[in-house]
Amino acid sequence: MTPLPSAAAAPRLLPCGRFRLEVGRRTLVMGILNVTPDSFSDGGRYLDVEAAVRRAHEMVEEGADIIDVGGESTRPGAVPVPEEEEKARVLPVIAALAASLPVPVSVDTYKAAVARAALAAGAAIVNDVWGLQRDPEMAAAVAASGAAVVVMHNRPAPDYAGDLMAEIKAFLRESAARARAAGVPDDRLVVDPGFGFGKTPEHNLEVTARLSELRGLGYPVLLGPSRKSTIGKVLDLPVGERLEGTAAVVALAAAQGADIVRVHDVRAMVRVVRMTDAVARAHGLFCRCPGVLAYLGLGANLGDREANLREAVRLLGGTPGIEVLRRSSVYETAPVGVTGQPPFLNQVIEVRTTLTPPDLLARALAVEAALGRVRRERWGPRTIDVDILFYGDETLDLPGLTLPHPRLGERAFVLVPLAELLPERVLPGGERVADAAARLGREAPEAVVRR
Ligand code: HH2
Repeated sequence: MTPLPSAAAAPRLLPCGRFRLEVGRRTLVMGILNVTPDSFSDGGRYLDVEAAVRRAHEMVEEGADIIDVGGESTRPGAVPVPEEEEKARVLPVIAALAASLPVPVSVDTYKAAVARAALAAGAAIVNDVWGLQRDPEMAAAVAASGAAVVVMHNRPAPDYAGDLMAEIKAFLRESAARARAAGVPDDRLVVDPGFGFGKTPEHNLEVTARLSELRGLGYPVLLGPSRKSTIGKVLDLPVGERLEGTAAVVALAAAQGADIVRVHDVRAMVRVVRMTDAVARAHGLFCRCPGVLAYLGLGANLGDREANLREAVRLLGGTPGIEVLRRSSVYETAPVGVTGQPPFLNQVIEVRTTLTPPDLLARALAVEAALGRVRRERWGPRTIDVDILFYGDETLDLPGLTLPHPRLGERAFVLVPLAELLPERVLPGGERVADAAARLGREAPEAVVRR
């Protein structure tokens, strides 16, 4: 039997212009280059092109994986910059960096015209602090290029009615929907909860503590806490003395599986993330974050079917970031679709996972492959089939992964075992799992191994 690879999160490639950034193996560092007179911490320092280019090269030598160039301060009370002025600030710097840096350059702007010009000058990432929701042209500007996009949560005032993270996630889902509608492929998106934007210091601390929850959206996660006022408030320190406070937040983010941190102090923060990764990624620390309850449907109709189910559960449970909590009874069911094949054994398991939905899917496929599944025909026989039925409350529509499972409500062989574990859960059509299982009752399968 092929052993499974042991990494908790499968590394993925983030295509951005001519670059492919590998996310998921280590925490990437985005170095901040503000070509502004008034940014809250480095305003005025890199206004001339030569000084800016010098600083960017220095940050790359210090270990930066991306350089983020901004021409308008977003700090509260900053003077808005006309488009032409913003372009005049960033374009010469971006052009010089795109031609000379070995890493992608990103442009920090929420204006489509600035983004378009920056992409033409060689930027490979658009970093939009309004998550494609301020300038209606922005999503199309990104789609027309091969760039990646960081969509950040933001709002004018910290007026949250309900759960903070739920509202942030709803905003980011809307950003992702706008990106998709405009034709930006899903694998080019990065999400950011917007530390310091439309949030009180207390909100920023909560976002930091609950950062791992964003992984459920299925996109790489970025956090930008560098030298921000929340750190100043907690430590009662001015902007020039927030290095250690930033380091603490960066370490907490990396320990929860953040993929990218946006920072000013690249040399120091590269050390912080390398050290944190050596503990957290290498030893599955962020796999011990609270995690999400997910439900997986298993089916087998070849070989020793019961042994296959048992082995699949064992392999899934042996994955860092997946803990098997409960199993349903095992049911023997007639095959659906292709007839004339042996009957199935089906089971549903409840897991707690810190893997993102795509990583959980990758793991399910790896388990299928390890148990010798050969995909020939859609409904054909298989040693094992592992489907994600629910992943927390997420609704997702990524290539190859729709959640909740789109055919859940039609299948007695899934609903009956699922109803043992999750009778009250409501299906996308509005029906309770237990009611749907009872509705399909006539074809209800028999339990062969009771729990
Ligand atoms: N923070 C700032 C600017 N851009 N982009 C993302 N994706 N996430 C952030 O948290 C973020 C951002 C603000 O920081 P800074 O650039 O240092 O200051 P200013 O806006 O004053 O230029």
